[in-house]
Amino acid sequence: MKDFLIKLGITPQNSGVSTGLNFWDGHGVALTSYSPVDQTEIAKTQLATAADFEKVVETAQIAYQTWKTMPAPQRGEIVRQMGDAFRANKDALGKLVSYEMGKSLQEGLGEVQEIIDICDFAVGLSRQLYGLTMHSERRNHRMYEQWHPLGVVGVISAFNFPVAVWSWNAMLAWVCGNVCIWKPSEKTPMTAIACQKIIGGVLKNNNLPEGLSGIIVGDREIGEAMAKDPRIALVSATGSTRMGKLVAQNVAARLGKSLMELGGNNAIIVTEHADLKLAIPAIVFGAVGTAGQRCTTTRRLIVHASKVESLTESLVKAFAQIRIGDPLDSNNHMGPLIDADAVSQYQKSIAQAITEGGEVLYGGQPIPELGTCYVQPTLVKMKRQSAVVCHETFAPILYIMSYETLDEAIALQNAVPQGLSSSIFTLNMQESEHFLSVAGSDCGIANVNIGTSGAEIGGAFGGEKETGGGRESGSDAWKAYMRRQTNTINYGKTLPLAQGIKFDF
Ligand code: UN1
Repeated sequence: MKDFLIKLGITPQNSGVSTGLNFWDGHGVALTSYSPVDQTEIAKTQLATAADFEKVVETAQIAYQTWKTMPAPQRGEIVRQMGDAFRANKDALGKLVSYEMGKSLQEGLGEVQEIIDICDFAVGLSRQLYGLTMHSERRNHRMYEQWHPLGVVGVISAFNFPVAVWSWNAMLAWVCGNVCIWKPSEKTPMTAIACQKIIGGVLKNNNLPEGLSGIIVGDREIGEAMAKDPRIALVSATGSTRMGKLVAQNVAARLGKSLMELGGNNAIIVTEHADLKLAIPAIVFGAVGTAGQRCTTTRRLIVHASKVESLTESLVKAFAQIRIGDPLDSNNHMGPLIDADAVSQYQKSIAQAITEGGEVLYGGQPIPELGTCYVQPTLVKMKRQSAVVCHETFAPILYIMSYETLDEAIALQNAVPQGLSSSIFTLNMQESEHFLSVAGSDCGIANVNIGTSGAEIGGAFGGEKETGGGRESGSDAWKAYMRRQTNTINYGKTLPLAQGIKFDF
């Protein structure tokens, strides 16, 4: 076994069911995790059964009773220790993320850095779970609001950010007083098991109750059980729009709360006033970073007609310089896609783009000599924003289109079902302000002179339309993990009614 696996406590056989302090032997069928890097078996775990799920939920409910009454700053102290534990394991976990998911080592380490950053953010937040005070219309009355935890929070995460997105949810949920149950992607179970082991040490050192942090490696049925279970107050799901719609419908059917962070189809507008020295690296990183498997990946380029030719030429040159190969080799920029299915989706989309009038300017092929899951970064010129362009393909395919007027560019940018991230490259203030105004981008994230990917944890992360509307991570995203209670207190000797009503008896 590789040394980073040993350091993280991953063994050839791993239980995929844990309630924080202990891992239980699940009852389900075996699940083998293979590395997309070289197809070797990393380790085995098993898919949880309905009985495992039941055990995890029950244990979580018991732990909640203790955790919710602990003062929030003390909960913050636990999260601070978790941040330190991730600092101590950053190198090993970053390598595992890179090995199991396929992203470059730098990005694997960057993902662990996001965990550390959200821990810091959550620690500060643990002293800032503010409610408002309001002036009552009644004499001798005080009105204010306070925020209480929800209870058990379910986190369903995707393979592409196998650990960071969980941490955005879990760290905030914990300081808010909730307990968490995590269902990681079946494509990246070892990264999740490693995280659970890292925080398990912190829980143990602090004599915290079993059940604060459950993990359940499971298939669709477990996700469905989470969505349908009224004991799970909030289900936060990251992944495809298809999955999100199923989860959201099941949660809504029981009037539960959901937080959806789904597909993106992010565009960069490059105007005639753009500085291409800024735009080119942003476009290239946005399109090929994580091999095009970020929900914030740049998939569409909408370029002013006057700049299309020179930009295309530069991008073709830049794509040709991308070094593809083993993501753990820090000389490489881009690793493999997650699996063979992703490669076939990539090929299908390129074929469809060609049928829809697209012209492949660079790439378009798998690279079998490197391994099963490697593909070329691909640049496709499109005459119009056809069906394939409106669809999110999780691969490094960048569609380039040209425009004449900024309104036309903004209309194109908004004319897709997704609404996550967007950006404009311009040095013209009127153009950038127009893009950020209500008449501009309809996305949850809108940037000027930086790309669509690489959002910082301090901002609220998420998007509109089919992206699902949820906001995670920074700003006031914590409110999604709490319930608001409005309190009115009468400290007078009479009972005045609101709305001017008199009720004498
Ligand atoms: C995701 O792809 O699910 O902005 C999250 C970014 C990262 C997060 C991406 N900070 O690209």
